[in-house]
Amino acid sequence: MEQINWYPGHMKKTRELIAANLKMVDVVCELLDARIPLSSRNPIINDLIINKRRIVVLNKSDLADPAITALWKDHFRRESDDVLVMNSVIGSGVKELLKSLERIRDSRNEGQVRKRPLRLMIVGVPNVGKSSLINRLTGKKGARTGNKPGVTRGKQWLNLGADIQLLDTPGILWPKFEDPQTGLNLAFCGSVKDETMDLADLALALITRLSERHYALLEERYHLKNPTDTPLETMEAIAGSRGYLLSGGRIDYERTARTVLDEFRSGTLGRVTLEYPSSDQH
Ligand SMILES: Nc1nc2c(ncn2[C@@H]2O[C@H](COP(=O)(O)OP(=O)(O)O)[C@@H](O)[C@H]2O)c(=O)[nH]1
Ligand SMILES: [Mg+2]
Repeated sequence: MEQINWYPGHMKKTRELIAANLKMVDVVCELLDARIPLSSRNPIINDLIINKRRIVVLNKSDLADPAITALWKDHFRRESDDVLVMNSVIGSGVKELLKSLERIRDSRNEGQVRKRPLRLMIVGVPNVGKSSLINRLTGKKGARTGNKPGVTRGKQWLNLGADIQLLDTPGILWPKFEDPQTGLNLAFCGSVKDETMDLADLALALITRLSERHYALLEERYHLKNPTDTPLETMEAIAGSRGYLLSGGRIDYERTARTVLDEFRSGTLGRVTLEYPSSDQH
C-alpha cells in the first residue's frame, strides 16, 4: 500500500508538480474509488484541471454496487463526457478508455495538417489503482518514447497506441482529511494507514455503517440471528460465530475487527457502495 505523510509543504510541491505536468498533457484521467467517489476525490482537483479535457474513471467497480455505480456514472457525466467504469486489476474498462482516447485524438486532429499525438496523465489519491491501470495500459510492452525537446527532463512517455502517449508517473494527490466521515470512508476502504486508528473502533464503525443499509450481508456472512442487536452486540456475535475467543472465553475483538475489515475490503462480504449521489444536485 502506498502511504504518504502529507504536510502543507509537500502538498504545495505536489500541486506545483502536477500543475507543471498538466501543461504537457491534453487529457487528465481522474481515478476515483467507485465505493466512495466523493471521499476518494482530491479536494483541489477541480481547481487544478480547469480547462482540461477530463476522463473520470470509477475504479474498483468490482467491489462496488453496480446499480449505484450507474447512478454515479450519470452524476459525473455532468462534469465529463467520458465517464468509465473500471477494474484496473483485471483490465475491464480499459478498452473503453482507449476508445475514448482515440475519439478525442481524432476530433482534435480533424482538419489539422499536422497530426499531434494525444498526451494524457493519470491522477488520483493513493491506492485508488493508478499503478494497476498504468500496468494494464502498457502491459509488458510499455514502450518508452524517451525524452524529447520540450519535455521536462526525466519525464517518460509511454506509447498506448497510434499517437496516444501516457506520462509514466501518475499524479499522486492527497486525500481529503478534513472531515471525519470522509476519513472513515477512506479507512473502511483501506486507503489510509490502519495503524493510525484503533482497529476494533474502526471495525465497529464499519459494522455500524453496514447495519444501516446492508445488515443482510452481515447476517448472511456471519450467521447472525438478532437483527435488533446494537453494533457492538453484532460484533460480539460475529466473534462468537467465528469462535474468535481468547483464554477464559473473552472476545478477541482484534481478530474479529481484522476479519470484518478484510472481508469488506476484499469484497467477500459483498459489493457495497458507501456513498450515494445526492438527488438534490440535479
Ligand atoms: N478489487 C480491485 N482492486 C484494485 C483495483 N485497482 C487497484 N486495486 C488494488 O488496490 C491496491 C492499490 O492499487 P495501486 O494500483 O497500487 O494504487 P495506486 O496507489 O493508485 O497506484 C492494490 O492492492 C491493487 O491490487 C480494482 O479495480 N479492483
Ligand atoms: Mg502507485
